Formats: sequence, C-alpha cells, structure tokens
Amino acid sequence: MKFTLRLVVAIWVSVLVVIAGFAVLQVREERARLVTDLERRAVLLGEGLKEAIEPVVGRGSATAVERILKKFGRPRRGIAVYDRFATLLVATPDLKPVLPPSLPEVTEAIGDGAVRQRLTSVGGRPAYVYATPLFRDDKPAGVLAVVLDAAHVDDAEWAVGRQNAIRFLLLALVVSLITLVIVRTTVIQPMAKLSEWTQALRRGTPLPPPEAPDARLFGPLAHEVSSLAKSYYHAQSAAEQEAALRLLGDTVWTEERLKQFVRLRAGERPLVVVSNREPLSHVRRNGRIERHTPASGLVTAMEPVMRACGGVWVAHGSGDADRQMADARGRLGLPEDDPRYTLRRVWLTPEEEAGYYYGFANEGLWPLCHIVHTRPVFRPEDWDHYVGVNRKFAAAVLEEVEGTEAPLVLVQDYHFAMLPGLVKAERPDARVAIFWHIPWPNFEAFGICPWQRELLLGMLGADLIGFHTQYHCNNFLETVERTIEARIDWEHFSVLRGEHETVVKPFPISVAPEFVDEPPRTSREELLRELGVSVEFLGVGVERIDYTKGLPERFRALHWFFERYPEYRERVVFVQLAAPSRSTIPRYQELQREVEDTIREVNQALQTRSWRPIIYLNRHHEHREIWAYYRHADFCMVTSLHDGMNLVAKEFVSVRDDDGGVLILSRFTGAARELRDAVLVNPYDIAETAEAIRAAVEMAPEERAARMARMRRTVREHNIYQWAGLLLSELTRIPMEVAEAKDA
Ligand code: ADQ
Repeated sequence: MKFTLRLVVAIWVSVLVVIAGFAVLQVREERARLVTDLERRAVLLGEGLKEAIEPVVGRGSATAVERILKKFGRPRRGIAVYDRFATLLVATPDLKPVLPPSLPEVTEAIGDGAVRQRLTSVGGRPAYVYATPLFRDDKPAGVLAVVLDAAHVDDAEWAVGRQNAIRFLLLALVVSLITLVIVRTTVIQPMAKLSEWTQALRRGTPLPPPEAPDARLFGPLAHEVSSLAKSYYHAQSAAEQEAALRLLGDTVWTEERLKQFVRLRAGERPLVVVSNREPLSHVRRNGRIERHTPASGLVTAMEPVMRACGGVWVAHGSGDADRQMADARGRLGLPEDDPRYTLRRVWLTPEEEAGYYYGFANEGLWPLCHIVHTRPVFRPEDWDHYVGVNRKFAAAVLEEVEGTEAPLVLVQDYHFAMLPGLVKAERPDARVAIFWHIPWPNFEAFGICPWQRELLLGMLGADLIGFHTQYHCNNFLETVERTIEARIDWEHFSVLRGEHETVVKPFPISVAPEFVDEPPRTSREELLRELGVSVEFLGVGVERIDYTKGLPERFRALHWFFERYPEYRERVVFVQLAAPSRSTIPRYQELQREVEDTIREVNQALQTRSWRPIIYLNRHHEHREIWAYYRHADFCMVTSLHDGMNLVAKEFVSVRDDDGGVLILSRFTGAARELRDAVLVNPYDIAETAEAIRAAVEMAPEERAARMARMRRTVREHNIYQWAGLLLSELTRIPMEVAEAKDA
C-alpha cells in the first residue's frame, strides 16, 4: 500500500476510534438523562394517581377508575390498573390494545408490594413502565401501572450516532486533506527533488544539492545521501580517468593512483601530516559560523593529498569557532560532507601564536630564507615560544600515532623545524619527513640566525628533508656542512650523524589537475560585466599580500608599460586579487599601505573618465571565484622577488584548457625552473617586466597556444599527486636503504 494511503487509513481509523469512544459516552449520558426524566415523570404521575385511585379501587368501582384514567391518560402516556391477582381492570384506550396479558413489573409489584419501574418494551415499542402497588386497609388491592412512551430514547441515541458519523466524516476529510498537503510539501516533493538530484549525479551531471525544507527531518538524510552520491561520483570519475589514461598508455599520477600507491607502500601504517595552517577554519560572522579555506600554497597542495590518502592532519585551530566545531580532542572529519581524513586541531594561546607564528616563524625565518631585503627579527622570547609550540605539536602527533607501528609523519614547513627531532626521540620507528616550502638561503645568509644549530639539529631528526629545488638542497647541505658536525654524502645527498641518516632531496610541489571540482563556468563577458569594465586585454595577479611577492614592483612595471605604450591605455586592465596576510606584523601593515599607495598613484596618474588601469580586490577569494580570473585573463603576472615554488603560476596554467593566456613569471620562483615557456622576468627590472606585458598582449595566438600547451603538459604530468607519491615513496624506502648501508 502506498505510504500516503497507509497514512490516510491510519488517520481515519484513529479518528473513528476517538469519535466512536466519545459517541458511546455521549449516548450513555443522553440515555441516562432521558431515563431519569421518564422516571421522574412516571413517579410524579404514578404517585399522584395512586392517591386518587387507591380509594376507588378499594371500592371496586371500575367506572370511577375509568373516569380518572380518562382524565389523566394522554397520547404516549398510558395508565393501567390491575386487581390484586394481576388481572387488568382498566387501561387508557391507547394502551389497552398493546398491553400484553401480563406485565412482569405488575406481577413483581404484587409479589412483594414494592414499586417496580424500568425501561422495557410494551407492544413492541420502547416504554417506561412504573408499577406501584395499591393498598386498602394496608392490604394489597391491586397495581397502578404508568406506561410512558420511550421511543424518543432510541431516537435520541440514533441522533447522537448520526451527528458523530457526520463529525467523523468531516474531521477525517479535513485531517486527511491537511495531511496530504503536508506530506506532499514536506516529504514527497523534497524526496522527489532529492532523487532527481541523486539521479543527475549518477548520470554524471552534478547539481547543487536541493534545499531540504525541514532540516530536522531531512537534514541528516540529505547529508548522508549527498555524501554517498559525492563519493560515488568521485569514484566513478576516478575510474573513468584511470581507464582513459590506461588507454593512452599515460603514466600521469591521479588521486586514485596515489591512493593505491600509498595503500601498497604504506599498508596499515598511519599517515600524519603536520602544518601550522589548517585546511579549514570555522569563524563567527554576524552570528553565523562560516567556513574558510586559507589562502595558502601549502593548504592548496596538501588538501588533495589528504583526500587521496586519508590519515590525520594536525594543525593550529585558528578560527574563533574552531573549538565549537570539533570534538573534545579537537578532531573533526574533512571534508565535512564526505569525510576522508581527520583534522586534529591544536590550541595555542595568543602569546604562543604571537611568539611562535608571527614572531619567530614570520618575522625571523621567513625573511631569513627569502632574501628580499627585509631584515629578520630574532627575539629570544619568540624562540622560546617556537620551541614550546613545536613540543605541543609533537605531543599531539605522538598521541595520534600511539599504538601504531612505523607511522609516516609528514611535517610541513618552517614553523616546525624542531618537530622531526622531537618526534623521532620518542618514536624511532616513525618515518619522519619535513618539507620546507620556502627557499633555503646560502650558509652565510642562514648564519645570522642565533639558533641555526638547534634548527638544523631539529630538522636532521627527520629521515627525509624535501625542498622544491636541487639548488635549495645544495644550500641546505652546505649550511649543515659548515655549521654542525656531520658527514655529508654528496653522492646520495644525505647527512650522516652517528647512526642516523637524513636524505635531502628536491620534490617540486605542484597543484591538483583540477583547480576546483566543478568550475563555475562564468563567461569572460560576465566577468568583465561584474568588474564594470569593457577592455580588450585583462591581466590578473593573485596573491597573499606579502613582501616576497613583488606587488609594488609589479604595479610600477604596469605604470611603465602604460607610459611607454600609451596605445594600450583604456585597452588593458589589470585585476589584483590580494588576500590580507599576517596583518599584525608591522612590516606587513607597511606593505599593505605601500601596495595601496602605489596602486593609487598609478591609477591617479593614468585613469580616464571610463578607465582605471588597476582594479584592486583586497580580500580573500574562494578558489571558485579565482577560477574565472585565471580562465579569462590574457596574462597572469607572478613577480615574486623570491619564492620557493609559487603555485599561482601553476594554477593559472592548470585552468587554461583553452591553451590561452600568457604567464609572466619571475625568474626567482621555483616554478620558473619548470615553466620554461612563461615569459620570464627579473621583477626588480621594471622595464623588463613592462616589456613582458607588451610581449604578452602582442603574442601571436599560435605561439601563445604552443607555449601554454607545453606548460599544461608539464603541470599535468608533474602534479601534486606525483609530488606526494615521490615523497612518500622515498620515505617508505628509507629503512631498507639504511639497513642495506649498515650491512654493507
Ligand atoms: P605561498 O607563499 O602561500 O606558499 P603560493 O605558492 O603562491 O604562495 O600559493 C598561494 C595560494 O593561495 C594559491 O593556492 C592561491 O590560489 C591562494 N591565494 C592567493 N591569493 C589569494 C586570494 N586573494 N584569495 C584566496 N586565495 C588566494 C608557500 C611558498 C610557495 C610554495 C607554496 C607551496 O611560499 O613558494 O609554492 O608554499 O609549497
């Protein structure tokens, strides 16, 4: 039976039971009331008559009795008088023909000399009989019977029944209609939408999940179905991708391939990733909790790896609603709608964050490693916090790997130089790698750090140290050689200290093949309309506001370009997407002002009534928003003064499935070593960068397409899954190599 029919039948039965119950009570009450009324009337009449009839019956005067009865008899009210042998003497005319030969009430009243009364039937009609004995000289002389018509008692019962039947029908109808409407709007329609949506997903046309009108009813179900559908869609597209690659004989790394590889290589060994930045933070805005993906190259790179491999990601819980959104141990599954790995949040005090993150890491190590003429600041109290926080994170990692064997620990970046040593000291069986996402300077430059030895020893606790380029590896090995006592194996690029060997290798980081899962497909016209411009050429820059990214230099180069080539005024617009970063540090505040001033200067010098050369969008953008800029820009500028790799360059290339767009790329980025088809520039050279802009807008379409196609192949082949695969492959191989080395 259909759900709705079952529901309606259930409602009808319930209404019937309730109304029938009430009807029975009502009938009983009505009957009792009417019977009491009959009784009262019968008593009044019977006792009144008795007084008049008793003396007459005693005299045996039937005529006198008849006369009295005539006077009191009425239609529907019969009176009969019996002698002491229960033989009818006289009865009112209406009653006489229907009276039975004997009335039980009369016989009983004669038998015991007491009044008898009850509702019964006389002559086939309901009647109330009241029989009262008559006496003469205290001796039984006969019986007076009053017979009241009681047909109305039955009629009243029927009327109550009829009323309740109508009430039942009306109520059942109204309730059924309301139920049908509610079921339709809150169950059937949302279910239909949900099933349409799941079908669409199954067919491979992903749509946003439908709104569930009653979140309490459908929220959990919609959530589960959507997670299931997403996993299914994901698995399906991974399988299709794999099949296509197999057909092409292609060896490109995919998420699926990385997953299988890790399963094969690592088996049951758990994977723990540690970074300062968390992949998702929960923040309170206007009374609501919002989700933020940080503008961070590290997060962009590691997130797809964690989705593929699973495991635990230990990171600083920096959002003000982070605690509320995690369990008591600071854990939660991510992605929230389809959890594939666990985020373990570590809580820091504001003092710890100020000392370790803003202080030692970002005012000390960041400028130390990026030689961009910002003087590093080393404060002893910051160093203490740095060591303290490294210990705190080490404790979290150790807790996560408790009870496991030979876990794999991937430490990320310059925030955790001490962590490998701390973890290895407690868990020598763990395989620990640290990947340094920023450049490593030459040993003289590094030598100004007061805690250079401690940092190196902490890092050398790792089994594997990764940088983006061989050049950074060489700088690191040279720094070790000149700073601490250790043997450098230049042939295998490793450091030997006592029994422990640390391999140092380049792993050029990259991006996932898909910049976003489902690109928004905003058209160029829509994007330009949104920006309120109509120009021939669109340039774009996407950065955190950081002094290493060469933002003022870029804007000066644009100024130079428009000065030198005025024919491009009003034909080129440059959009700068700039996410605020580390804004509590004075140098960053200063930079923010410098960026704004430079843009204002350039715009004021050049702008016309209908054109502004630089549009500055100073906020965090989601990757889906950035997609449209990458996809429709005629050129993208990456002018870092020094950058470990730079993912913006690779993201831009990965999005250009039209083989369009020109990449202007600083030679001082790690990416410049791989993306040789970019227009390479020295960002300090304003004139050269301006020429690069001209080259970009004037480049012949064939050359542009050929360059982009080659860069796309590079980014596709050397993607983030390959990066993670090679890194993990190296890490899982290390114990065997060490054992072999010892045996030999
Ligand atoms: P970052 O210095 O953070 O990374 P980068 O590699 O360019 O720099 O990555 C920046 C990331 O942030 C990109 O994914 C980009 O899309 C995103 N982003 C930039 N501006 C944004 C904005 N306005 N809104 C939102 N998102 C924005 C460090 C090193 C790099 C190295 C990476 C990875 O400094 O050299 O490439 O780690 O190892």
